[in-house]
Amino acid sequence: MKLIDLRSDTVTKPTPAMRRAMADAEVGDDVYGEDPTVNRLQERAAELFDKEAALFVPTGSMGNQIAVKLHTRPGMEVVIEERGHIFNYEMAAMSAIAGTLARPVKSGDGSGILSWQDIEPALHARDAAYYVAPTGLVALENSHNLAGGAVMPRERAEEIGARALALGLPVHLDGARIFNAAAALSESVAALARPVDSVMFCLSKGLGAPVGSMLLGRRDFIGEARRWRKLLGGGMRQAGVLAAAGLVALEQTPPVLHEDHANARRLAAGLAELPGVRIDVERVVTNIIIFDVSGTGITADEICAHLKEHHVLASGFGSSIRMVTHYDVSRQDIDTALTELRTILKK
Ligand code: TLP
Repeated sequence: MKLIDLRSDTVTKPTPAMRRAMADAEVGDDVYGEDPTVNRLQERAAELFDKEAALFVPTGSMGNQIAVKLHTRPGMEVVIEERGHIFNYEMAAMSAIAGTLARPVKSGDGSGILSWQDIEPALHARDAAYYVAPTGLVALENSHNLAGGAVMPRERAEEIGARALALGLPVHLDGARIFNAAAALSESVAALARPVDSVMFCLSKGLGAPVGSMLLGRRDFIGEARRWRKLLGGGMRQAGVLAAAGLVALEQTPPVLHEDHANARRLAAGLAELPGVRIDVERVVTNIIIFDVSGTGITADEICAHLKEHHVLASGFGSSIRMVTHYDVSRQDIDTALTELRTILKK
């Protein structure tokens, strides 16, 4: 029986095209900068994002944390939306590695997508009272994972980028799923990333590659990032076997991401009909669905445990469940998952 794994889009297995590319990849020692496939991936990513340079890193967390480290000095604050991944799910690395403190802010409209009006009151100028920690960085997330895959429109990013620039404040974008955001907004990833100083995106999420993320920015920034990648133990050797899958992911997956989004909308519409389930269907615009089950009379963990018995995997946290669509989940799988959930809730 097929396992329908909706826990995350990180669970995707490499496609046959990726496996072939991995087997055939030309490799070299990337610590010497001599892996031709890694170099090609970095050049292709920089070109797609219209940034000066790119660095292949093992994980999204490493890419984000190198960026936080390079943009700030110890004792500075990082302004971030309160549900941001960098703040909540990266093991306080911004304090452990960069010596910074998160200054979490809410989005005024509750969507999770920040505006400059949300950010500005949280900023501390460098010439503020000496005992106040200055703001070193604004960190954005697009799409926003814990905000149910919500997207930040290009105009919003442009306004934040321009206002931050005027204050000499760098902006980093956690674009783990920026290709999903770009598909939902009918924008290019370059347009969404243009207003920010650095961007990280993951090859290993909706794009479907088995391992790896990219950090992009100015050439000198990426040069320093290479040093920090090594310092953190992320200097890989014949990493071309991984980069080869990344190159395939970059070319082949973005054009089909809209199918994952259509499946997510179908799932959301079905969930909205279930007794006790609360979900705002209008807000499901990418591949992440977060719904509240407190009205069902059973906990999220219990629901997930029952689903698992029926070969459907989802993640429960608090009174909510997260489901994520990806290319290993078909429209039929969505209908099966809904049927199983309906049966559980009826019982
Ligand atoms: N997200 C994972 C979990 O950590 C929650 C997931 O299953 O969604 N930024 C964002 C927005 C992310 O969602 C993630 C991973 C990361 C960064 C970190 O990427 P990795 O796992 O490669 O370190």
